[in-house]
Amino acid sequence: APGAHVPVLVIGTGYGGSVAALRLAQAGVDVHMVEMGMSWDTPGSDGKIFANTTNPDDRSFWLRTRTKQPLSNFLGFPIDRDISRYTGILDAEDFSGITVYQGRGIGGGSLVNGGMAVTPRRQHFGGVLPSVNADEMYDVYYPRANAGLGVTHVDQSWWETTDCYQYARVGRKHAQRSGFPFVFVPNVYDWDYMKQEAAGTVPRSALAGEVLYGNNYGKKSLLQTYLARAKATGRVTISPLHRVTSVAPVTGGGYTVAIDQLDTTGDTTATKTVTADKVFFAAGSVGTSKLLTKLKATGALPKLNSEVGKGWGDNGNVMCGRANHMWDATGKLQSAMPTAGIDNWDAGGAFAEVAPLPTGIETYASFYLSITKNPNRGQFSWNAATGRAELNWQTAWKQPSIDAAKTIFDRINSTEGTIYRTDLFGAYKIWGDHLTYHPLGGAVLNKATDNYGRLHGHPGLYVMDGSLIPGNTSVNPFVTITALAERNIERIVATDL
Ligand code: FAE
Repeated sequence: APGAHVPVLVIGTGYGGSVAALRLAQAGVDVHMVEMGMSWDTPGSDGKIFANTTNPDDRSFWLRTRTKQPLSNFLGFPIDRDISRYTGILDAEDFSGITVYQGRGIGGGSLVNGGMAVTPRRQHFGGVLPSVNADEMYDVYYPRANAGLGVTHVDQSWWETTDCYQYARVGRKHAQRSGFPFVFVPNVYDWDYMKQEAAGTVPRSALAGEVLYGNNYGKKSLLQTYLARAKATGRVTISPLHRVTSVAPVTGGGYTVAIDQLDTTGDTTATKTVTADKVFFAAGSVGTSKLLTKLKATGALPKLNSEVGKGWGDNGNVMCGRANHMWDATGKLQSAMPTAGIDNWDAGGAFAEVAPLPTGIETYASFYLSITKNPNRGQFSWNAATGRAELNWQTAWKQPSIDAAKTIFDRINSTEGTIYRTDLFGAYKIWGDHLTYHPLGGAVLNKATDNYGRLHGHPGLYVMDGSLIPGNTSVNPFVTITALAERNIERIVATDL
């Protein structure tokens, strides 16, 4: 209700927000969560809640009139198509030099991602979060996060024989023949469900190309894990299609939060204000960075320090495909959930996820999303003329990522006598260097905040999401985001309530 008061308001329902809500609620605090995206709980006219990658539709994209698929072309043909503007699930948010893909809806990125749940190798942790005690993370918070997320390994004997991981076995063969370590990585997918998909006894999800635009079955998103537990406490409420636009201090303590209510075309239908004793920014790296940059520049939160908006990175994401020989078919049935990667981090600064290309036909392609040691960092700044927060990233800043990925794929191509695919990102373009799935940073831990996510300058404001991590995690990020949130909220519950 307008003018309502809540003890705690959480902005965003992704990993950081869901961890905060659960732990605060368990400590007896009433929590209200505000989410700009929809509540994905109602089937469309096809009987499914979510669309798949072979047939994206209105549900697939956040407020676009044309799809913007990460792989824009196939066999030389552009594959994007017109759709109607809708508050769909995947936001392809354009900044200068980079498109940042993000999940929109209750559950945030957990709705759209590939479920790869990777804990960084311990010797790399000091480079990821230098101010955090690694022993505590690896003894307590990573295990807690993995348990909370429902992370498990694929049954290897099944993996060795099932058609849907032929692409990954080809990826392993090529990695090993070039001398690279091939590592299995866990996932949040329900493997028993996937086995039944393969056996044809249940409706297909991972085996029907479901990733990017949601999974109808099988994947444990935050809706099945942290958010289910948070709701079961009876202390957590969530408002979907509500976007926070401002947070400002109230004289005498607490904060006023201004919120736009949206309809499914993205238009604002109402503007509301709520007061809260404490506000947790968990709008994701981009969402939190944009909000804080605006609130500092416009004077709503004047005491935020000059680290706000800084230290943003793309986790070194770069994509590429390789064209295999005809005797190395990758299979027309490909599970959309990746299970493995090629680890050349120490020697070449790259960890390459062996990714699916679930087109439904044989492509003779191997596809990879590399996470690389890219030192470039962007910064958000407020453009008063346009009323928007901008990011100063440049496409050329991906060159270190391409160089790192080449340490793996140039060698594999040379061993195998194969070449790069040049048809996946536009004509004659090898590298998908225009995008990231892994935005990180913008409100870096121990810089914009203290060492537990408390924003400097304004007591009672916290950052809980990927914006705390300074640009790179050396692997896929959501387990680290979750574990860091578990660490920080434990301290906040113990000392700040
Ligand atoms: P996030 O999950 O993005 O949640 C933020 C939430 O805040 C979203 O629901 C927003 O809609 C909402 N929001 C933003 N602004 C506002 C506002 N002003 N008012 C109200 N609500 C707002 O943040 N990571 C992995 O570890 N493994 C993978 O396999 C993997 N695959 C991926 C595949 C794709 C296609 C994508 C896009 C990402 C993938 N990721 C993967 C990245 C992972 O999903 C991402 O790092 C986390 O979701 C980030 O978590 P946060 O809590 O920071």
